[in-house]
Amino acid sequence: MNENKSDYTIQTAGYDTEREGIARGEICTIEYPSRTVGNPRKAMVYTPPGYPAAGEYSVLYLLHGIGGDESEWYNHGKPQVILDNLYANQLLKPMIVVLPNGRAMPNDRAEGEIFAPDKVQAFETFESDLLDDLIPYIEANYPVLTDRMHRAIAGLSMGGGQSLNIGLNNLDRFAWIGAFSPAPNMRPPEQLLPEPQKAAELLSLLWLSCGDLDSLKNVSDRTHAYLSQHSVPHLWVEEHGDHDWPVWKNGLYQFSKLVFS
Ligand code: FER
Repeated sequence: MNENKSDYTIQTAGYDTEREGIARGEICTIEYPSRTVGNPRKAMVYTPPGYPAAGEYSVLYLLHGIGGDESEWYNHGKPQVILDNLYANQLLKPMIVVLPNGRAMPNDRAEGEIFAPDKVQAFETFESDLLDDLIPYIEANYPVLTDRMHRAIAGLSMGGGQSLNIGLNNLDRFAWIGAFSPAPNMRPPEQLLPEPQKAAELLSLLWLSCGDLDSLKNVSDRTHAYLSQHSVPHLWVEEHGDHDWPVWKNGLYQFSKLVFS
């Protein structure tokens, strides 16, 4: 068992394995009305063990990649197992995790040509769907805190790019932002962060991680360089791995331990 807090590439043994005898959260699919897209949209929601306890919860919005949908994390990453285990070890703040569908268009299934321009554009449109439709729905239907200190956004690949694009563009809404292996949809640094000083003051956590074998690592490298040049505090975690689930699950595990603390 290794709980070395300063090495963000190491997990506790069994971190993603269902453990006997611990309390479990629940994960289910919801539907919310989207004025942005014009039809009801699906999302998954994880509520932690003991929910709803007295008191209010923080919310992490956790985004998928270009080949996924709202169930991608659930199907490949076992987020509910990772989070239940962290909760049992008292390493997780009371939080709800929302798994949206980041492809904001009427047919949002990951089918056909997933790189088609209209489908890639839908990952941009998601900013309005999230801010104007999904967040208000969550805040009206769950006992959650609604200030920026209790709202986080993170994601893998396409969802990592979205998290930094949306999060850094809306620092009045998000204090905790994470990208795991962000894709080239992430804006170039000067557009992503035109006011680095302001971001440095407002951010509670900016997490950026990528595998050393990832062919998209240049996207992370240039962002890390810009953040460093402009003295924006951030965690840059270069780990051994590819554009794949071990890196993304580690991202969720490490980011979850840090967020809302
Ligand atoms: C690209 C390469 C990869 C791109 C997106 C991706 C929009 C996304 C990968 C993923 O989500 O896994 O050129 O452009």
